[in-house]
Order: sequence, then C-alpha cells, then structure tokens
Amino acid sequence: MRIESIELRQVQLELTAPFTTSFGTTLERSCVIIAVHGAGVTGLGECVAFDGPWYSYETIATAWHVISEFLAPRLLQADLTEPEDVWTVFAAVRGHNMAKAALEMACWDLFARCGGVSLASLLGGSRDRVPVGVSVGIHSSPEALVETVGRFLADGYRRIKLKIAPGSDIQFVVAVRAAYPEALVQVDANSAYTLADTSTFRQMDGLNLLLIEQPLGPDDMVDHVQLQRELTTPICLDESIHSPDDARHALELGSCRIINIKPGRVGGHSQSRAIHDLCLSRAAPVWCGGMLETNIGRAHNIALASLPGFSLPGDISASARYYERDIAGPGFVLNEDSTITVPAGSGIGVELEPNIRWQRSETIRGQHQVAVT
Ligand code: SMG
Ligand code: MG
Repeated sequence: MRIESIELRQVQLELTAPFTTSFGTTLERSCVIIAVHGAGVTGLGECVAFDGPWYSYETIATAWHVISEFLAPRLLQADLTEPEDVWTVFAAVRGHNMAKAALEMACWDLFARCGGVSLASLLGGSRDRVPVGVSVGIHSSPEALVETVGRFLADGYRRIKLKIAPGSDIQFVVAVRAAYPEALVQVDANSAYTLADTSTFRQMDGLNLLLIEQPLGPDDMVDHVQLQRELTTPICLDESIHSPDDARHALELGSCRIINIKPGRVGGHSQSRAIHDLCLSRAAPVWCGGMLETNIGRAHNIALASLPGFSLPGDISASARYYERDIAGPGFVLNEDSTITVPAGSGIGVELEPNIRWQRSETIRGQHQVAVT
C-alpha cells in the first residue's frame, strides 16, 4: 500500500461544559484531523495534543510541524504491507508520539476499510460493546460535584472518575462516596502531588476507590513505587507510560498495578496493542483513556477497547458529553449497561460531516524528498 496524500485539518470545538483538571480548565478544544489517501480509499485519524503543553510537551503546533516536516514525508515514501509497518517508518523520529499516533491510526483505518472489515476486528477485538465511564472535572464545591455525579449516574454511567488537585480532593471524594456508596469511583490527579502528600492518599485509601491515577510526576516511575507500597488501592499510570518498555518497567518496579492506555499518548494502535498484550500476560488490568476526542478519535478508542485485556471501563463517554457539534458521525450513545457499542461496519465506522469550516489545512502529496542532513 502506498499513501498518495495526507491531509491535515484543524478546527476549534466548544465543549458542552467546562472541564477542569489539576492543570487548568478547558472550554474549547482545537482538534487536528488527519486523512490519509491510498488505493482510492481514505483513512481518518485524530491528533490528541492540546493547544498548550499542560498534559504533555506536545501541542497542536508541535504535532502539526512534526507531521508535516518529518513524519508525512517518510510515510509518503514507504511501501506498507500492514499497518504495523507505520511505527517502523517513524523509528528515526524520537518522541512526538501524539504526532505519530495521528498518522498511524489513520493508516489502521485505511487498511481496515480497504479490507472491508471493522477496525476492531483488524486489531483483534473480541467484544461488541465496551464498558465505559465518565470523567468528571474539578468543581467549586463538594455539593456541586455530588450533583453533577448524580446526573451522570442517572444517565447510566456506572463508573465515575473524579479529577482531583490539592485543595479539591479528600472532602470532595468523601462527599461523593457518602452520597453514592455503591458507585464505582476512581480519581485522577494528573501529577498534582508529591510524596509529601502521602497522608492525603492514605486517607483516599479508605474510600473504596477502584484506582488512583497518576498521583505523582508525569514521567516518574520511582516515587510511585514508594507510594504504591503505602497503599492498598492500585495506582494506575497515565502520563508516565509512553511505550511498552515504560509499561514493563512500571509493572516490574511496582510503580503501578493498572495501566491507562491512550493510543494517542503511546504512538498509536500497534504500541497500544503491545502494551495491552504485555499487561494481559502479566494479569495487569488495562483500560482506555480519553483526551476529549471528537467522534473520530473516540471511534479509534472504542475499537481498541474491544481487545480482551481492556477489563476496566474506559474514559469513553457518549458523544453528547463532549461537543455542542461534533465534526464526525454517527455519534456514540450510552447503552443501558454502561457500555458503548463497537461499530461493526468498515474501518472506524464514522465519517466526517460535510461542510466543516476548517480553520487551517495542509495537504502533503507523494514524491516529497526527505532531506537527509
Ligand atoms: O475524553 O472523556 C475524556 C476525558 C478523560 O479525564 C480525561 N482525560 O488525564 O486522563 C486524563 C484526562 C486528560 C485530558 S484532560 C483535559
Ligand atoms: Mg489521566
């Protein structure tokens, strides 16, 4: 398979409600969509980087630059036998997993569409519905948080993730626990704490949480070992895991017992599957994270989460939880059993809406010479 051209498109979308984490509040999100064309078919991908380097060092602007200057030219020169080849084509470029993933995942969609199979089946998925939950941002008071959580539980979400930060933690989680004693609750700190906050996590340990996500530094593997030793609740790493080796190191060191797999963070589906396989072989549960994607990225996440090792509910909510108007459809709805149905049609199962007013676009065609310096 030769990729004949690659399109990059950017659009800004408004969230249905502000989303606050330990690193800031998101009201709207710039989304970068990738279309790869080959054999008369188009594959779609999405870059999960944000406008600023808060969750990771990559941003929309660095990803665009790295895709257009370094990754796309290499992809356009490659002859792909299978979608796994894309990761190898990018081997000379260090880091920039979000840029790599956007292209790599678009190629997986292209291969699935060319074969007339769903992305989930091409990846080796075994479920037709994936268990999901909802991620709830930091609120101004425990009462406000309890009310929002109540609405999501009424919508049918059985697993709730609470964002936490120093000053918005114990009291908030205690209030939710007291209001909904049966709910499956987990927390995500996005690296807002240090080992000096161990006593906070000891208090959390008594609240019957599913897991504590990324309490310490974004690349830390060592302090997490110490914190995990202090706790019965499993630590789950998100930001610290960039590769299958990171996952292996974290499990071997004891930095965590659960891993959040975001294909965008680890360089795409091949890398995600390698982490999944490793964790499955070591009986470490994994689940699929979210990055406030449009329905394109969400469709990719759902296909990935259909793999057998994704035993915990993902941060994959119904489309209505995200944007006033998505750029792709059909949208995803929540089933009564807190699952989302895996698209069975060809590829990712969603298409771009017509007449999107893109704010920026670039098309890169074949015969591009890569300057080797
Ligand atoms: O896509 O439902 C979603 C958001 C899930 O909380 C979520 N993601 O650290 O896991 C995480 C965050 C990263 C994005 S915060 C703006
Ligand atoms: Mg997280």
